[in-house]
Amino acid sequence: MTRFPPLSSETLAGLRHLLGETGVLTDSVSLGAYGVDETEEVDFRPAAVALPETTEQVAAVLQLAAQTGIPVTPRGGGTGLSGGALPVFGGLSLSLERLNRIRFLDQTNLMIEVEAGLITGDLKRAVEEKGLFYPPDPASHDSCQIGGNIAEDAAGPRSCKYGTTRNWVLGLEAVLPDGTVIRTGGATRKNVAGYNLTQLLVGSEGTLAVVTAALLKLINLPRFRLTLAAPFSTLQGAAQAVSRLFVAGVDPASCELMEARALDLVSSLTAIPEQLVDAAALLLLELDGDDDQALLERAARASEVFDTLEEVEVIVAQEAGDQRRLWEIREKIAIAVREYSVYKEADTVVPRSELANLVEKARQVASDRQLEAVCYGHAGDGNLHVNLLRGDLDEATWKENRDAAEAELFDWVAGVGGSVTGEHGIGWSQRRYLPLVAQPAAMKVMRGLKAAFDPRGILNPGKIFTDR
Ligand code: 2HG
Ligand code: ZN
Repeated sequence: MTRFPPLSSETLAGLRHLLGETGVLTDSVSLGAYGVDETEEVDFRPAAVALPETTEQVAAVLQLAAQTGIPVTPRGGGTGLSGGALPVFGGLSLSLERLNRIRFLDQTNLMIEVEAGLITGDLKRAVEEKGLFYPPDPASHDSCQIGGNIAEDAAGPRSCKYGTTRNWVLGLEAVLPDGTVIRTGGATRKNVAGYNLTQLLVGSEGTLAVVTAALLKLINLPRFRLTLAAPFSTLQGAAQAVSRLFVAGVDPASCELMEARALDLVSSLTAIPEQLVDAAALLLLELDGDDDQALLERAARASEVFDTLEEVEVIVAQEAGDQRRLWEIREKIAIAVREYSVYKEADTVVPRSELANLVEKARQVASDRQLEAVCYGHAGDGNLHVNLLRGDLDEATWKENRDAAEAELFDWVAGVGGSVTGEHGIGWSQRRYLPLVAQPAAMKVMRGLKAAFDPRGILNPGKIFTDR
């Protein structure tokens, strides 16, 4: 494992000189807060937290780190689910929270340039006020930051129709580990000049450069939305319906699946309508567009698809309030699971046709080891969050069984052409699974890229690869 020098009092004084007294935190409450994110059961404290306000300050911090060999871990809103923002070797937590401005909104070219620390929900609301739409909608949109979304290539329900964060990034401003500021991409819809550094940095989990600003693409806000809730009496039926919806051209903006146990857990936090409580599985769809009649026709087509499998009494919500109530069911599941039990989440993604088998496999790997599996997520993308619950197991048995269940599940997922994370990233907690989906030759190219960007290995060490 890599060893790094401790943060000396000279380096700390240098940091204070660059960022001012309030730009560097070393009190234990702050170090504790910046030592965790939303990932289960992990905690790594930094030696100090740096809070730059400008790109120049980010560059100066990285220059100082490069000179002294101090590791730097970039951090957004701290909502990550694979430990990507955790300073596993100590050193500096470099929080982008104070770079949170909208630099410009270009309503002629439908683009916006924002700084990395802007809260994603604030970005979404700012453009929606102008009748524009930035579709990516991670569950944590009110606390996550756009820079973190870019680092992780975050997604959410609407990636089903609109793709993940990367589909909306036209260009980046970023700081390399030696403190050099680079700009990639630009304000054109097409751009094939040279290597696509923009898309290399998206999803690189803060291991190659620190993103400080992004130029994002916008579209017009769809004028109408419909929410459909389809309760199925079998999980197999719901899972099979998913791929059929796309073949039939229903084109949902979102297509989410929740199994009965997820509904059961979330019922302690939000009301479940009478027609849905006994479902073995629930599909929640959003349809959007500019023609309300066409939306109703697509909703009818969805019902026809369901009827090829079983008779389903679909709830169609047209009013915003009714839609919100249905979406709350889905949005609160993660909180409900967290409140119920210690758990470990496997962010599985498979071809849509394998969804039913995925849930079966999740149940089997869990029950073989006295665990409970709760499956829910972005079925339209084949992306299910499989939550393995500890229940009453003692600590040692839980850890052993959890790891074995997860390993068997991911082996199976890789075998059916799936992947070991759909949207939460490899980060720290999933590193051992990356070789299941990246062959040795691909791993070698990835390591070469890391070395080219960060020869001293000071930027977000310990992430993605197991041996750094
Ligand atoms: C979701 O889809 C999020 O709700 C969060 O990706 C999942 O917290 C989780 O495990
Ligand atoms: Zn999710």
